[in-house]
Amino acid sequence: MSGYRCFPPKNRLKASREVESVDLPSCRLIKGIEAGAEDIDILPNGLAFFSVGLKFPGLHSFAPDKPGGILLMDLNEEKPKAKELRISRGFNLASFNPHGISTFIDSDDTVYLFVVNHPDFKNTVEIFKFEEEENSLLHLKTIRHELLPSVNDVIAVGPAHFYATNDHYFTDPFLKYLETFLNLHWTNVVYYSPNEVKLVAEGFDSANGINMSPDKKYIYVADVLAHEIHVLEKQPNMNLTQVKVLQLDTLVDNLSIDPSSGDIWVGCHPNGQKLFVYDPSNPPSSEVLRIQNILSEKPLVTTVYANNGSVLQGSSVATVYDGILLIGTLYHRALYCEL
Ligand SMILES: [Ca+2]
Ligand SMILES: [Ca+2]
Repeated sequence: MSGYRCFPPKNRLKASREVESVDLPSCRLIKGIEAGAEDIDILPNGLAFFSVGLKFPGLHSFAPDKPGGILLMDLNEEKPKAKELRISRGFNLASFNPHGISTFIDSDDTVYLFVVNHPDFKNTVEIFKFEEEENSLLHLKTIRHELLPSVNDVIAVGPAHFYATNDHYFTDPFLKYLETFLNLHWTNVVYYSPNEVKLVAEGFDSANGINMSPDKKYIYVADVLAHEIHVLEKQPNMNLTQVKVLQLDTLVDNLSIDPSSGDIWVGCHPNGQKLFVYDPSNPPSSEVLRIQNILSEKPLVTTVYANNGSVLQGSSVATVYDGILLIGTLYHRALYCEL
């Protein structure tokens, strides 16, 4: 194993934490996902996009030589299958390394898929148009920007407009390592549009998942190493102002929103040490939290699913649609559960 590894202090990694199992009555592993589905986004019509095959220096992979891809699953089907979407010619598939994703539906019903990509471990945001009839993604645009040095996730707010989290301040692997080790709190959220790119929130240990409330008033940001979810209010000029911070006892990765209730579903890593130092005999665990009424005095936090890694390792995302819960992982498999 080579390369720099991020080893934050043990308390931030919750290195000694073990999980108690919380099972759901009906779950099955999704066929065809064996090397991670770091992020999942579901359209209001039940079509779910999976970002699969993420690779990073120092991060375990079960398919190190296979490029990543985007899979689609129709949750309205009786026994839905995950099928790989074709991607239009001209896009470099060999170096496709998708990470956080977000969908956007325009006023003319065009569906855009925003994908954080790390071709050759660099940082871009790719915008695709989803062509449902053709089962394909048409590549529209690659975005690179100096304010996007280490992108983790995006939330689309327009056809070429988004908020993005940077999980590190630096791009260089050695500086990234130092930054994490020194706990600099330099990571941030950036707003991007074709006319304006700006820093809108900063001071996170490591900003990770990002999403938006159904009424579009609030942006939620997961700070994975601080074990926090930040609630930020969106201003007319797209700046963000902090409203509150919810402290949790786990490493929070991607955030999904139930559009009907506004509940936040969180893919969590109970023990970060096991995640970063992969040992198949002592694998990383999985944990899914549901957060209700985050704006209230006492938000309700429920552990909906937890597993010690015997079934599912390293859950990074959990998202719901019509009684179905999908759970994705950083580099392992994905689970389809009935609630
Ligand atoms: Ca996302
Ligand atoms: Ca993430």
